[in-house]
Amino acid sequence: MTAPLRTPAPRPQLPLVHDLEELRGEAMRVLAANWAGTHTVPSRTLYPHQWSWDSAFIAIGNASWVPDRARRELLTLFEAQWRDGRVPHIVFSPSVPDEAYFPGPGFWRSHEVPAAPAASTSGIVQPPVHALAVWRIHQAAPDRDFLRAIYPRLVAQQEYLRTCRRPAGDGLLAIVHPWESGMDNSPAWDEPLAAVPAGPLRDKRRDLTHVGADERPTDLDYRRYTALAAAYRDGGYRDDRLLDEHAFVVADPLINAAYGAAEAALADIAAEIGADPYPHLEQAEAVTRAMIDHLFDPARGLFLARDLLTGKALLVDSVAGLIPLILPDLPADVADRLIDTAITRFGLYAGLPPSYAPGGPAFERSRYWRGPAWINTAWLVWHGLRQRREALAGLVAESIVQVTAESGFREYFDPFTWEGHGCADFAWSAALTLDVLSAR
Ligand code: 2M8
Repeated sequence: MTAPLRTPAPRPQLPLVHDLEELRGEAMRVLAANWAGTHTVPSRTLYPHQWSWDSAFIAIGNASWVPDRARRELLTLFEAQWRDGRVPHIVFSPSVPDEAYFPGPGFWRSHEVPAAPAASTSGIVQPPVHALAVWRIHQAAPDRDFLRAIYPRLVAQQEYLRTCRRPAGDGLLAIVHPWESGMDNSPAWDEPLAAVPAGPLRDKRRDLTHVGADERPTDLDYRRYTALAAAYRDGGYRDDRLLDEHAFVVADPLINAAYGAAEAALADIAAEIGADPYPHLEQAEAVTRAMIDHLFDPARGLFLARDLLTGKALLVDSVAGLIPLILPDLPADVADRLIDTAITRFGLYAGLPPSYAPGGPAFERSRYWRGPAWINTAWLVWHGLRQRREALAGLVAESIVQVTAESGFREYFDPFTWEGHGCADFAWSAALTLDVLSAR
């Protein structure tokens, strides 16, 4: 039996204004401490390189107080974009010793691929939330030159996903590794991952030196993660025969929603710099439609991932299924169903959506992505609610502020007690708290 969710109402007590200023200062301190000169590390201990979607969230948080740093963050990431348009999920820092993170540059061997950049990188991607970040930076500190410089990069990122990662002809993007979802250890991947043969774990895991094993994926998961990544690498990171040759091909609602929201943001960016916004609006509309047709489960009131190798929907209540709220074209009746599910099964009145619904059989309150609440997914839900349900959005925003004030900028939080877990001084927790504070 799990404990009941934190009480639905009353709304969490806000700290005093004085404490909010302190919180803001603390968040800035974390971001400054994690700034590595050209980019920000998610954590000085657990994640000492540059991660793709982390950088987008970090740039959103930096936009209102150090916009130059926010722009630099994204320009650095996009300097490591591959010639095929893919934005790698990790850009490795040459100054960080190889043994600091596993799997490191020696595993991914990006230099063996002609399309790869000068920097060492991984070869997989993460949800494309970067156009959202660029638009947010521009709103906080307008700079058309920055928009002009980064727009073609963002377009290439979307084109890569559109042309190389839609293997099933149903208009949906596929991920080829759980790490591409950003929600690596989600119970949604249990079934497709179980079909992946586990390889040997030749190298030592470094994550367990920083965080307890009970909060991280198991060794068996890691053996499958590395086998899958090694197979993709050994095939030259090619995408042309995914359905025939790859062991994990899944249409994930989060990456598809991020892609659609990115097209909507690109339309705004295009209009601002005199480019044509309409193709972007069309793409946004098309992916929203494909998601409703193929991933929305009206009975469950949630978007579900689909295993493209078996054609089966993955019947798992992951917070990823609520993130399509960020799609501007999402019809009101679908949004209403999602909000209802968020309230009834994810306890949204308690403020912070857990990564996996607490009633589910795989729920673990403190294991990474299998139940804890995360600030980035809460922020995405907040972002999706802002235009639809102001009061509910306000509750999520206040909870983000409250949980970080109470427990610090931890990587994730127990959804019942708000106790912090994972690493401390985690950059996107600090950044998105700052963004929410600046929107008040
Ligand atoms: C986590 O993922 C990395 C692998 O990419 C890891 O566990 O080593 C995830 O939470 C991911 O979403 C995040 O981008 C990354 C860095 O914060 O850590």
